[in-house]
Amino acid sequence: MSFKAKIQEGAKDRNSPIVLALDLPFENPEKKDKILSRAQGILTAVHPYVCAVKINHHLVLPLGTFNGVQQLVEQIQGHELLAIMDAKVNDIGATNQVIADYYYEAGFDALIANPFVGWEEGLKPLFESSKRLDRGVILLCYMSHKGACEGYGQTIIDPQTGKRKLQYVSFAQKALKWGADGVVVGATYPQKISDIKKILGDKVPIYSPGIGAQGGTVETALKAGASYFIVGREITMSDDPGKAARWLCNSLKGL
Ligand code: O7M
Repeated sequence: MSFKAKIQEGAKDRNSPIVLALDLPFENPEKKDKILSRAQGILTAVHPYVCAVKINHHLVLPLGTFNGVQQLVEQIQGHELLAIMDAKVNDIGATNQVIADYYYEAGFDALIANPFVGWEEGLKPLFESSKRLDRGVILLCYMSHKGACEGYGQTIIDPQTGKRKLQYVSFAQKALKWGADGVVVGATYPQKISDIKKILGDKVPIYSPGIGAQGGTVETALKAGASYFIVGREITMSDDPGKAARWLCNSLKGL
């Protein structure tokens, strides 16, 4: 089963389209055990209210992939959730392949990649090995931060047609062509979500980060066409992460 189908089924079964961004602030790396146990505690409290967990450099850097992070992936999958590695893969194909091999070896179900590197000798090897292993590739399409307009929002000349086009429109079209399992569009830009939704329809789901701490809301992102909501600090930095996740999950049910 494809990653896209697995997460759709998981979100339906658990009645939650929330992807937990398991991000923690900087700690002295010597306190590795403390970082790992804090992450494990959050997972224990939050797992009933999410359909997947996204891991970023916040944990890979201090814990290491095959030590702490792999334990977290096992815990995530033990709760029957999917594990997404937010590596924002962004290099030549041969290097991307090695990045994917390591993260898939650690058990991850999907990787996030940056379409700026292109297809041939860029993301093609990543897509091919991911499909072979039934893992997912999610592409950045329009990021949530203020400077996103400088890259994702620029107007480009399409190298194939010679016509002017918005960069994020080109990325949404590539997501369709390449068979991506999802695209990332910031909840802070609901208009961009609806523009991209018009291109993707129901073929490629939109994952939307930027909720809470960055100023976006699940309501506007959902109305604009997002299918999944990536939420970090609103949950991880709460005094009661389980309660914060439950509240968010319930608030989505009312919409
Ligand atoms: O909810 P937050 O703001 O604490 O965290 C959001 C997470 O989503 C964090 O891990 C970011 O690195 C990530 N993210 C964005 O915030 N904006 C983007 O445009 C893209 C991502 C992301 O997940 O990319 C895959």
